[in-house]
Amino acid sequence: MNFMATKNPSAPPPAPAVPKRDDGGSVVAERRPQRTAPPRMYQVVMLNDDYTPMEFVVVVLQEFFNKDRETATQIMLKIHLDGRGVCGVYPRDVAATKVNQVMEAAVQAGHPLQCVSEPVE
Ligand code: TYC
Repeated sequence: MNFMATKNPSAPPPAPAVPKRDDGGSVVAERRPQRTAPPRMYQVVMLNDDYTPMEFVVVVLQEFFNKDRETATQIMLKIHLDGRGVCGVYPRDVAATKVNQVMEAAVQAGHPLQCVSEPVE
């Protein structure tokens, strides 16, 4: 299953060829160097629910997002109060893996915890 709420990235437009005169008076086309857009980053967002234990969320944040216990507790409480919270920002494939890890751990433990990834603007 794919939990990404994203579209595929589009390639940057090709660099235009610029006509230029060489010494002999003929016209040559020189290609400008390709400019590569930086890779889009994705935030992994965890959603609140009424059933997943707080302790489980804290452990997930420590285990899969490398948060220390205090930071994990702060993020969990933010999600609990605001309905959602960012766990981390990663390249697209890493974010997708984190989402799958969290969802798998939640299913294994029998909790309805939900997690999505979304592109950072
Ligand atoms: N709201 C849950 C509770 O009161 C705790 C919780 C926090 C659940 C964060 C999910 O992503 C979550 N047990």
